[in-house]
Amino acid sequence: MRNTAVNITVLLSIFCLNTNTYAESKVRVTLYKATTKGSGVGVVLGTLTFYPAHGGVVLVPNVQGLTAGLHGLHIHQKPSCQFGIKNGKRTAALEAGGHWDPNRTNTHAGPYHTRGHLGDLPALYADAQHQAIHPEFAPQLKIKDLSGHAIIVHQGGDNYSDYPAPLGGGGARIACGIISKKSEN
Ligand SMILES: [Cu+2]
Repeated sequence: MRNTAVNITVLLSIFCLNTNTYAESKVRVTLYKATTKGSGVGVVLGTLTFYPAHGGVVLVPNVQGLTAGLHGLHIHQKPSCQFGIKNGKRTAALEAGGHWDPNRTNTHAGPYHTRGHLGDLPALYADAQHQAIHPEFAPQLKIKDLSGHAIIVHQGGDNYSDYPAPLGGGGARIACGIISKKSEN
């Protein structure tokens, strides 16, 4: 009887340890419409949740209100969604800076090449109902890399190259979220 109780305690503590570890390693980011007013963000469009996975991270989007088709998706340098002034015009989410590039490659090569921006993620696919829910895999990232940056959704796709247009040919910054140190769970 005593042994059973001890065993249950051991099992429970192992279980709790595992769930705690799991909760701490998951990172959920709230995604907002990027605007050129006030704090630079408008309505909530959904969430992006990053999970640790074998050889990288899995990103599970739950985002509504996007135009159907592909949207460039990147981790940008700074944890800000504030608009800025570019060529004399207010530009949404400009204060997030450029694509996160800790190795200073100055190269947009997408998520599958090692010699490029580390922040380049697989493009987000929005279906005919304007929602993006299809999970994607980022093989070069670790959960610990994510915090202290912004994540940006662009208008239009991403060809994972600087040609024929720089930065994958991505358009305006249409949505933004800040990846904070603490997961929102
Ligand atoms: Cu971007």
